[in-house]
Amino acid sequence: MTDTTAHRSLTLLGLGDMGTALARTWLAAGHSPTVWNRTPAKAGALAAEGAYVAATAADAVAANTLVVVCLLDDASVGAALDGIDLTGKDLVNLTTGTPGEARARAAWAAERGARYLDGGIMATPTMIGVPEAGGYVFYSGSRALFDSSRALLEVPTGSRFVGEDPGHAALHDVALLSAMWGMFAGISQAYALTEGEDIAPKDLAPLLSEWLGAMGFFVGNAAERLTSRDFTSGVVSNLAMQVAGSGTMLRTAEEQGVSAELITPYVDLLHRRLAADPAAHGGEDTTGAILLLKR
Ligand code: FVH
Repeated sequence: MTDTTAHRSLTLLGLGDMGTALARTWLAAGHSPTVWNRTPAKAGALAAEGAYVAATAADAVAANTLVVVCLLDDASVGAALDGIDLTGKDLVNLTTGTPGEARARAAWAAERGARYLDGGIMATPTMIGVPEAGGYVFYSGSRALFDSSRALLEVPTGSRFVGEDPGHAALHDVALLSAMWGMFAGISQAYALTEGEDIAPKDLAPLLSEWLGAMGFFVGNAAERLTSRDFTSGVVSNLAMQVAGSGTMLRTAEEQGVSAELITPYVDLLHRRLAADPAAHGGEDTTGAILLLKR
């Protein structure tokens, strides 16, 4: 379908895996998005499903007030929107970037007369349009824009508005992804340690899941200690013991012929916290070590 009219419900720039998944949910919900992609061939299937395909990014932006962007990175957003009139537009940027990039992009949009909302997608393309998958998007920036476009934005997946600082959606996104990567690193180490032994991965899997679930208490516990700056009350596994125990983890890796590269940075951090003042920090839990990460 070719876009010949001036106004549609929303425009979407970017038909990669995520953009295509987003577009399909709007189509399925009865909307008629105008879409554009740098490589036009990717729009073919969506055109057949009812999307309006714009020939240029400028045409796509001109078609609607609400312009959703889901491109590879911030540089591609700049490239796609370069020289396009954004006066009076509502720009929703679902491209993953840093908080600094989001703030700069918000200022850039304001200079061009557009309202700006940044989004950090906490979902894979297969989770889009599947409410029970639990995905959502962190949004930050213009509260007014979020409120006025919320119904459309929530068609693909849930939303969580996290403040008017445009960098905060990206900050929440990266904070959660960082925690996920730490967890992936630990799980990788566990499987590497047992690889080649008479311990099947499928037998270790439920034990790992159960243990990680039990240790999930650390999330809330650390939040309370960071807020109160009380790292010692009610500690059951103190830092001095943890540091001593870390040697066992490193020696076990050595015995198993497994690199300890994924865990040594954290072990080193705990050592530094303890060494700074053993009498003061030995009775803490591990939360106090977080303070050493802040430059
Ligand atoms: N896919 C995922 O699992 C994650 C889930 C969490 C959120 N991310 C972020 O979403 C953004 C888009 O990701 P994607 O999966 O759609 O990525 P691709 O399939 O690689 O598509 C990239 C699109 O960006 C276009 N593009 C790249 N460079 C430019 C440019 N210079 N000018 C214009 N468009 C550009 C690309 O166009 P083409 O290669 O098809 O011509 C695609 O449309 C991303 O920020 C993830 O981090 C996804």
